[in-house]
Amino acid sequence: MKKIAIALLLTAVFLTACGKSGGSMDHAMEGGTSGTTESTSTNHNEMGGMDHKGMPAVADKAEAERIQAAFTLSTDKTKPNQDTTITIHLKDKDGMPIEKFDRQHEKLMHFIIVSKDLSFFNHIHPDYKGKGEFTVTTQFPSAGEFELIADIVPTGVGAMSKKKWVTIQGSVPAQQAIIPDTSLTKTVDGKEVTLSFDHLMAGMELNLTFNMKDAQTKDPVTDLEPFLGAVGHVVILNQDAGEYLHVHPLEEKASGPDAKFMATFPHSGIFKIWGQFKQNGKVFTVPFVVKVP
Ligand SMILES: [Cu+2]
Repeated sequence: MKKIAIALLLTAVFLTACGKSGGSMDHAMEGGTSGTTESTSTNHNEMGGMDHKGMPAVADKAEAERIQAAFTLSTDKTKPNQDTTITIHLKDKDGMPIEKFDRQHEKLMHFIIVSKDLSFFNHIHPDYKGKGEFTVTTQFPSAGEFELIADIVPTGVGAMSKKKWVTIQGSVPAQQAIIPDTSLTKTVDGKEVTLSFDHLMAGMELNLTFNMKDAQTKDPVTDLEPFLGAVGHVVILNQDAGEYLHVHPLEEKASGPDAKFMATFPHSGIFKIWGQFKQNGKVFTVPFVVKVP
């Protein structure tokens, strides 16, 4: 009888830990301000130190929340199309800097900037200045709200992402609707890219395959070059940019025509996926919007 009670208790703890998707969902509601809060997200499907293809394991939620990120823009009245330096300070709860980070896909930090309607996407790499401080200089394309996402692996803690919404001054352009694509074939920079899934459903690991052909000749693309140490880099956000998914390449050394990745959609809903690949020394980005049943 006692054993059953313990088992039930453990099950309850496990469900509590995994049933929520980080603090990230709540955060989306704060999108209307340039507040100072940040949120943390970890992919709970990978708790327990599981490690795919040498990728760093995802930090558990409590550990990730002990690490705080402060995002500062060089001016508090940032305008579109102006150089802005973004500084990211990583500290623990006592204010001590987090100093050591593991490289993930060749970089100590991957930094994503998206507009609220997800029409703008930028993936850049801040420089590490030491003592937990990263900086990067970039521009925002328009006024409005943008989410900043810093993807890091503090040594000994695991992979996590830290986010913050910022507001860029000026008149805000009309928002684009985020509508699921009716066709998962897109032509970008002379490549015809088709995205497919082994099964598209929420809450389980699935494979994403990007198949690439020359848009004119329809010949398979076989000369993809490594981008950030793998066949490509994939970023997935949910519709309100509140959730940032971790995506792992399945065959790092591939060069086309297929580039395969693995991810878990935490729940059903609309998600935007950006695949980034490199050919002839040039990176190209292919966006898709999918509805996960
Ligand atoms: Cu990156």
